[in-house]
Amino acid sequence: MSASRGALVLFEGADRCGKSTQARRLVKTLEQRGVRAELWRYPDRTTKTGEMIDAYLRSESDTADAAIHLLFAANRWEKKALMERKLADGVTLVCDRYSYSGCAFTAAKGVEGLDLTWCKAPEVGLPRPDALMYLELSLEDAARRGGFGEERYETTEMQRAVKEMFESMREPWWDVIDANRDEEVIEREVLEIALGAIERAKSGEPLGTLWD
Ligand code: NYM
Ligand code: MG
Repeated sequence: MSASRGALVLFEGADRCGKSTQARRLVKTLEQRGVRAELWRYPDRTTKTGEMIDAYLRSESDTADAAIHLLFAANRWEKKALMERKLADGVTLVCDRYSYSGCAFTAAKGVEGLDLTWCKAPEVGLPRPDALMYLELSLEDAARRGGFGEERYETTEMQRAVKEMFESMREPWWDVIDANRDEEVIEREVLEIALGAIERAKSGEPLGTLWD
């Protein structure tokens, strides 16, 4: 095990804001700079819970909103130990979506009883990201990027509600990034933020837990 830990660097935002592109590019840039980094994403559709989530998202199966919320959370819990091990081993994890998407999407449904407080509970105790980059894009700009996919939640109405939910969840430590700019410009800003988080992790700042 190396002396210093890696950082947990997270991208969040509504669909088509460029999270996946930026996360991929960041990992590549970090690796080029000799930083050990891995790309992670949630949901992880490869595990047993991930297969159930995948079927739900593709509308091949249905379940209660509470049940799918808990499955998304379980999909993170089952990878918590591996996540902690990698971080402790000095690997920086660049993550495409996490608990914040989990809460924003379920709470955005507006189902009675499933408010933000309820949504946050099963995430308590998971590793807290060292940096959270929220890619902000207006609904109009997102719409200009092309049509929706076929999955559940990919409607204008849902995206608007998700965006509002993310905004109500926003905390001062988040890095809000204007996603309506050239990829290269965003990439430079993202790299600065990630390097800062990596530096803090390296210098001994302990890994936090949700929702502190
Ligand atoms: N999503 C993602 C949730 O509803 N809860 C969660 O906990 C997570 C991580 O799944 N529309 C939603 C957001 C997306 C969908 O994600 C699949 P992606 O990044 O489009 O594959
Ligand atoms: Mg999607």
